[in-house]
Amino acid sequence: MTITHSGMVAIIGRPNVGKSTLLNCLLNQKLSITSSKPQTTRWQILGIKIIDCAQIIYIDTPGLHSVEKHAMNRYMNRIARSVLLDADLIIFMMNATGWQDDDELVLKKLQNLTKPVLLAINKVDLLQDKTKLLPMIEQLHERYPFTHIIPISALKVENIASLEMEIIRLLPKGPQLYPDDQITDKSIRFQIAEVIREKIIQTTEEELPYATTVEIEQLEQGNKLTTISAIIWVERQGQKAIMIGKQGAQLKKIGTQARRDIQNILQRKVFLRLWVKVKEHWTDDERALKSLGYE
Ligand SMILES: Nc1nc2c(ncn2[C@@H]2O[C@H](COP(=O)(O)OP(=O)(O)O)[C@@H](O)[C@H]2O)c(=O)[nH]1
Ligand SMILES: [Mg+2]
Repeated sequence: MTITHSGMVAIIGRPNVGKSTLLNCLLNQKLSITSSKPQTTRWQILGIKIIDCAQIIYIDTPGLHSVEKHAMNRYMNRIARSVLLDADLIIFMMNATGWQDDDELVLKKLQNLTKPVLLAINKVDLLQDKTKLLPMIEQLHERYPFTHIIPISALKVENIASLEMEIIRLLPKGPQLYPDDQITDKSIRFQIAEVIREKIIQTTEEELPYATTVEIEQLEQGNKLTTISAIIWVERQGQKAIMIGKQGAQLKKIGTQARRDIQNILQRKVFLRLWVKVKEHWTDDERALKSLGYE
């Protein structure tokens, strides 16, 4: 079928509203890592999908922040802002549990935009009383001239088809922008590093995940299995010890869980080697960020 409509659809919202979960759900594939901790997504990730005569390019964005404390936060804010300018339409996400100050902060960034904004009220599965939705929707229409307000659950895949129908309806006329079989702009190396980072976020405490980045050093497709070596960079010796754990138990846990997901992505057996190394204050140092690929 010839593509007649195409465009960029930015998924935005405060940390933890479920942006990455929605992207994965729309693409029916794990492209963007998720966790219950804020600031999990560090990168802008494209999810590309063809439905009928439309090619939709979804953009998952790192959360917007009010305080630009570190270079990493500044970096994340920069991409989030440029995405708002590039997008043809915006999905603004909030949670059904209620409006928060941080939602207001993100909404402020939309004030001078003239493009269509769809409001997705996510996590409706957590609502005991669904009748609360109607008055909530009425109030939200007063906050901003949303093109449409749609209650969804990205996790339980509820009402996603209606959201997608609205998106297609609002998509501008345009040609096919990516090949038929391309579903993301990110390389396999990137996806592997992200999966490892996801396991670190999910299995370690407090601020340790924020002091971590993952670099794929070797990726070799052998006959029977793929060999991968990755370095987990941390900021301090103490963090290195925690990451490795007692007799290597923590690192082993990360490795086992990551290998399982990587095998799913690659659809073949994987041998995964992990090393932990120290690079001081890498989140605060723009140069260190660049050397690790945060451009
Ligand atoms: N109950 C429920 N949880 C969800 C839903 N969508 C996302 N979550 C959870 O919310 C947390 C944050 O999701 P994530 O996609 O990483 O949020 P992001 O920071 O906006 O990208 C994760 O623990 C998700 O499993 C939903 O529809 N219902
Ligand atoms: Mg995310």
